[in-house]
Amino acid sequence: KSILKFVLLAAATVITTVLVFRYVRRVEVMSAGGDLAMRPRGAMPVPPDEPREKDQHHAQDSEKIDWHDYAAIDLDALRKGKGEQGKTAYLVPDDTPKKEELYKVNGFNALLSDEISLNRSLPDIRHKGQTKKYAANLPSVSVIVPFHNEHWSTLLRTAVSVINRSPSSLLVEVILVDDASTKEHCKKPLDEYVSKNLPKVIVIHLPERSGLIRARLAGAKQAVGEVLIFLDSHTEANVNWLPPLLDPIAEDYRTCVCPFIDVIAYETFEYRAQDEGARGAFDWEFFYKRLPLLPSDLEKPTEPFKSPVMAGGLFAISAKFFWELGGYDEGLEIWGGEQYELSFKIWQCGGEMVDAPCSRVGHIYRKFAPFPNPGKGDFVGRNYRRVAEVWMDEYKEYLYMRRPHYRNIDTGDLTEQKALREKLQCKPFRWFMENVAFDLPKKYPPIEPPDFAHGEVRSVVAPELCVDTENKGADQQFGLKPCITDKSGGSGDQAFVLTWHKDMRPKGRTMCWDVASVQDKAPVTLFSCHGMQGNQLWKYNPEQQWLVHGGNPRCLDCDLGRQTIYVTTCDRASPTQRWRFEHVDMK
Ligand code: UD2
Ligand code: MN
Repeated sequence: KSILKFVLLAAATVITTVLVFRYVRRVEVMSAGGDLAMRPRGAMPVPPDEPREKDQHHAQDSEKIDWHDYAAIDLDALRKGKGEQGKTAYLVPDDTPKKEELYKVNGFNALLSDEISLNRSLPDIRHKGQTKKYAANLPSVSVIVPFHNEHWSTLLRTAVSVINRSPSSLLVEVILVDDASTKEHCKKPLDEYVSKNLPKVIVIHLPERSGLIRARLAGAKQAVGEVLIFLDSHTEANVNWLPPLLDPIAEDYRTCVCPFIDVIAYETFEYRAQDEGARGAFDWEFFYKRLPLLPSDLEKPTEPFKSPVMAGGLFAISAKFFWELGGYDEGLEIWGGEQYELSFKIWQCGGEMVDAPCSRVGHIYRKFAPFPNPGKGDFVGRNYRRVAEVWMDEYKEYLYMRRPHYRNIDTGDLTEQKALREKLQCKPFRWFMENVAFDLPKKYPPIEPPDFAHGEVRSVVAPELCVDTENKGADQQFGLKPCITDKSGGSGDQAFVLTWHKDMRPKGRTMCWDVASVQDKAPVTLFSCHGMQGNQLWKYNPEQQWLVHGGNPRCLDCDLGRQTIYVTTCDRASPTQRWRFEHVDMK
């Protein structure tokens, strides 16, 4: 009997200890106010992690486990309040000078952020169904967060979300790299707050503005984790975000893994998915773009899929591979281009890059960039040229065709980068384009095909009105106005291009004519061009003088009295369906 008692007691002690440890691992913060009144709710110190053996993980070690922290998930589910569960939040009142002031320097609603808890709960928006398991032995992690003048509560929420939603046995440290911020709260108050409240968080202050690339490098040089994870300073790690990032790396240290980047709305802090996932790419002006998933990716929606380039801010890479690749090019300044440099290097020099749909991290996409140029001239152009010169071979010409002045930008010394490419025997850019980004040229042709037609679109029926968008915006309907070229009064926007994408754009804009309704006399509205045809597909038939919409063809028609346009069944006898396109370049 007494043996049974002893066993029960021992079991109870173990269970209690485990529960207490689980609980105190979380950093609990009362409010997210911009002051220093925040303190951890748990009074107990956070227990130190068990020491890790350096090479604890081996590829052959195939045991897989469920890494979810169900105690933490249950606690999160109970949370109520502003912005909790990632719900839309508001300021009351909403139009204060304080809000305006903070908006201006951040590009998002920072005052609202201050009213949302630092450890707010987020919705679990991953695919429903089976619980995925990951290797029991995963590598240790250092999270590196560069920041320049980041707002107090968004910066801290980044760190708190990482600590609270990472298995503490994996997380070694969170390194906040202050890129010479000038805001007072980024200095001593931050150091004090962090050392008092946030175990595992370290702040490094750079003596001068170095840009996000060298700030990341500074953090990486200090990091001791086997895997480096980079995050922007206004992000929130979601439930079980870490294991899916590490599992592919445990299998092959030359795989770099990106989480799905969710959207934290800049105005309301609502947390939502961006889309169902896509492969990272670029156009030939080096704007970041996305390519559709491949059929094989769609078959397994929760499995990591290959992606040509990363968005830039959020990814995991083994420290070993990162340094084999020479880290980032230290010559890259401030912001921009580093995502291409690292992505090209990874692919061309023997690695692989995947997106993991089950790892989700929210990011505040700003409404506008609040930073003034730190007196470095066209640093983005310079960065792009450095990357193009070292990695893109003959393909660099496609960038220069669109930005001829790049040819004259002084890149500085590239000897080291070229030597690295030589030393690692990296593959040519052509290999990358043909094997990894093979479908990019179809969507973003290096040399753009000519457009089909351009100029005004004029009804042939007197009084010969012209289509006019009047510079309207998304979702707005537009119609007819007297033609500007007749000098008869029309004042709006009457020049259109029927582009090689087969969409109709007001000249110089990336808004497209869009018909969403299948009803008769469906209205035409403006919508952001998606280049995927569908609702935005148009053809011009010069014989009939028809502007034909959609795969299920209907013709542009008008009501001249009301000066409205719409699409309807094509009718050879109808004069109101006939339009003169000013210049027809191609049938
Ligand atoms: C995107 C990336 C970003 C980076 C950038 C191109 C995502 C979600 N974001 O822009 O990570 O790849 O493209 O370079 O993929 N920062 C500094 N010093 C500076 C400027 C910025 O430390 O001089 C920090 C900044 O506080 C932030 C990070 O660098 O944490 C990225 O800057 P951003 O948020 O302005 O860039 P973003 O998201 O527009
Ligand atoms: Mn960002």
